[in-house]
Amino acid sequence: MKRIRVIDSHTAGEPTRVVVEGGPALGTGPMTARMICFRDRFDSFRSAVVNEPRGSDTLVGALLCEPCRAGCAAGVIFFNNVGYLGMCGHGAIGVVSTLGYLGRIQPGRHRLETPAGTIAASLQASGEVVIENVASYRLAKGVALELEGYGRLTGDVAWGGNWFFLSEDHGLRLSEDNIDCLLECTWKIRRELRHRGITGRDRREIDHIALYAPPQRADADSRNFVLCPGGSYDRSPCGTGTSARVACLVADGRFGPGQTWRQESIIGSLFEATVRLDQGRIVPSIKGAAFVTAEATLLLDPRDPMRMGLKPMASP
Ligand code: PYC
Repeated sequence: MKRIRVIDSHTAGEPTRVVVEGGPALGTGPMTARMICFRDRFDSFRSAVVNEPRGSDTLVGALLCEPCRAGCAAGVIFFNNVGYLGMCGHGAIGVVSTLGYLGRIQPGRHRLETPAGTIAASLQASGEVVIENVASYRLAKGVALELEGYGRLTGDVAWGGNWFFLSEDHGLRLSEDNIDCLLECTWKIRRELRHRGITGRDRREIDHIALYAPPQRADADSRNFVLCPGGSYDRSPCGTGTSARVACLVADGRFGPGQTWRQESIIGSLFEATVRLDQGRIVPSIKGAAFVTAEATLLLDPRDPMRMGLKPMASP
């Protein structure tokens, strides 16, 4: 019987499962090389941890690794129901809270290594976490798409640790009773981007689609809906998406250092974002809270034909 020790948490409603023991040996190289080794040699481990019957399409996994840089509290590789994430904002907040829960870190400033780069994270005495993300930027502004059944809309292509298409002029109602329509529209956007060959830098696929609208909460600046790569939607306001969003706002002169952007999610949870400029680069910080929900040992029984997880349902 293989045993995998995990700690589950949620950040603003979005779940994270941190693998603390029993993960694959990925060597001691840079996090990108370890992520490739994970993908090429141990992908069934990813599926066993996050896919049904143990997980769900919404769950993001985080494999804790020994860092290769001195001064980092941990290395971490994020993964989901279909693959790997260079960075994950809600997941990083979940990892920091989990390390605090385990007593491996104390309140204060720490660093985490991810495949997208090294990020800083502050665990506050209140339990809230601020992550200083990788530098974020807009690659393209006002890309126009024509979607069957939805007409014309425009959006920006931006990097916040993952690639995003961000649209404000979609005309859809961002509310929980409209999820089916939001999923359908964002899938159409993703397919149209692929069809038209519109990508991020280095021809990387734009696999996160974010729609924005005025907030419902009085204390928020905006509400969003974010389609994740495997067909689920982010219950949190999406840390990397909020980073991409503020990078676009800074580029448009609508936001800047010293200001706070409050991003509401589709379920009404909140992240706060600030930015600092570093030699012309936009460096976003995202503040949120995560709560540990379970400590568990996953069991992979060699007699169980579904021990390595089920394939997620086909995307619409
Ligand atoms: O918070 O960056 C994030 C994220 C990406 C996918 C799900 N959450």
